Amino acid sequence: MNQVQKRGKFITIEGGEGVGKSSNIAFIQSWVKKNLSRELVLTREPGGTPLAEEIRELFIVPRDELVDENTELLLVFAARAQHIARVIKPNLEQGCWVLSDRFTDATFAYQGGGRGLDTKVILQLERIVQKDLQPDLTILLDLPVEEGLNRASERGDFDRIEREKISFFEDVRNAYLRRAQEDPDRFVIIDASQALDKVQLDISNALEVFCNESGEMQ
Ligand code: Z5A
Repeated sequence: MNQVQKRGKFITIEGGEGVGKSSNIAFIQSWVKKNLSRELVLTREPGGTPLAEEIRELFIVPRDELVDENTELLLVFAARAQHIARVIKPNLEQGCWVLSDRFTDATFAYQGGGRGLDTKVILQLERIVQKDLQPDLTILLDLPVEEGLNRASERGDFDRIEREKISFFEDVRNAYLRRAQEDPDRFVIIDASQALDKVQLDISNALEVFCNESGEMQ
């Protein structure tokens, strides 16, 4: 029988430095494996394809030359266009779930909030590059900036963005929280200052609600 494959769900995980995205992605992967009969594709931004990963390198490597805000903005959208065309859309169309470590909310937070670029310009690029594509669920891990920077500093080796001053990261955090307040149906805010097992309990509750509401639970 020729069954039409249901489109997969597009989930994004967001937050400032050191909030625990990497630590929780493996947890989400095992949750999906246990609870759903769907393949989950893990990916990240900037990056996710060989070309987009090259753009990521250009984007994050510390350099003496001052990087113009618009250069930064266009680099993330160039990587995103490739990522959407080669990874996100094809996998969603095949019925896979896609989990991306950051997506366009990061642009609104870092380039909009952090750099102070005009949100209208970001919206225009979003329309050109994404057309009607939006995440179905966004998990925002929220943590006081200093705590996140302390956690991240244990890794050493700061990239170009991580070298920004604390006020930059405060603006990023506020921009994320504003976006979550403006779109409560899509966002779930998780208190990332809790112990990891409590963070993961909150994430699994959010996934369960999302799956029940979207008819995905087995
Ligand atoms: N960027 C942008 O500017 N515009 C855009 O449009 C996009 C991105 C898409 C690369 O992103 C950079 O790109 C990023 C934004 C910019 N800025 N920087 N830098 P990235 O996602 O690759 O890099 P990141 O934000 O630096 O991620 P991260 O620092 O690796 O953070 P994380 O993955 O959220 O954290 P983690 O590695 O899971 O955890 C950090 C440490 O905390 C680690 O030792 C954990 O064991 C520990 N941890 C985690 N959870 C807990 C709890 N609950 N308690 C205690 N300790 C914990």
